[in-house]
Amino acid sequence: MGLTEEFNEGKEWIKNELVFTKNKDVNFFEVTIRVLGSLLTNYHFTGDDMFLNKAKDLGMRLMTAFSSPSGIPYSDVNLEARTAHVPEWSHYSSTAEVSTVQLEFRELSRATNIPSFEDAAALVSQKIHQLPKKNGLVPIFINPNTGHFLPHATITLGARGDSYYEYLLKQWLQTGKSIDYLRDDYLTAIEGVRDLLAKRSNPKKRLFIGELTAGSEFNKQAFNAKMDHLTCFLPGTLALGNANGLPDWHMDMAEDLIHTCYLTYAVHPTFLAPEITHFNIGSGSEDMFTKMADAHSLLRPEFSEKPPPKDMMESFFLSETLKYLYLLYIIDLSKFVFNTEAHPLPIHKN
Ligand code: DMJ
Repeated sequence: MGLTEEFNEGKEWIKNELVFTKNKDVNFFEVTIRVLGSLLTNYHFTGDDMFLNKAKDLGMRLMTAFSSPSGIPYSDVNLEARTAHVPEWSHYSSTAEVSTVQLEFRELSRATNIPSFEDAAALVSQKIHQLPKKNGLVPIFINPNTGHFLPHATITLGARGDSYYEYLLKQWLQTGKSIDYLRDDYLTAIEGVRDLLAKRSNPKKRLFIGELTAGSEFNKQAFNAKMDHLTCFLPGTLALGNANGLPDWHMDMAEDLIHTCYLTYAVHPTFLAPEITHFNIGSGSEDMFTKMADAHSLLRPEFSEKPPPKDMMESFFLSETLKYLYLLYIIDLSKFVFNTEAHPLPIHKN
């Protein structure tokens, strides 16, 4: 984009000001996808070792998250004290969070020639691969002490579930399509989505991806006709898989679903989609409706739109929403894979 001056300013800030010695808990996943991912991409695009040294320092501090009995990472890490723990409100980590750090840790290993980063993160994927699932679909909570899912927890392609599916496909691509179980688990999961979660609303038969809401031993998980904005990552993921030889019906589903995602914006006078959309599978006259509590837009990147007035901005608005719009036209997707925060990482032979 020719923003050389701005880039140099940012680089100087990273070099002189960015330190990881704050005695404060941070979220392991968010720091990995946003900070570690961006340092690695900057290293690859500039060849400047400063970025790699920062990434290595951060990576070594983040590694403490894997120190649980099962190797499934804790959600919170203190980067200075190098301690890690579960969130205050739970004994569990989010499934999407523990399964969405593998692109970054693998790339850190490949760039530094230190295998332990990749080994720790890949072990998490291997352990999840071995756990029982429902048609390839995963509950949204996992216990770092036992290594097991929370029984009967919600199954969703929205919050806490989404990028588990994204990283199955992208890890397979990152490693030159050499790890079969990642592709196979992805294919099984997409069949599970089709068979258990994909439904059509009334009266206009819009395709949407619903959820199986948490149940109990005696009370089965129930279908909930609700779709998070986050779920609109799926059409792009399905298209990426199809472009890499996965079934054509994935692309049909992608086209159908992206139209519904578009409508979640287009049906509103503001042309902004809510955080959550509910679908009518009964006899009402409107296909979609929004509850008051969900009637806000966070400027998420899964679909792009304009900012409403609020004195707060998520880093994903610049780092993903706007960036995807630009980069999708200039990055060769046969050479790079985007991490879940829009940082392109190189695809390897294996
Ligand atoms: C992003 O920070 C990442 O894509 C994450 O995996 C889930 N979605 C948010 C933005 O919506």
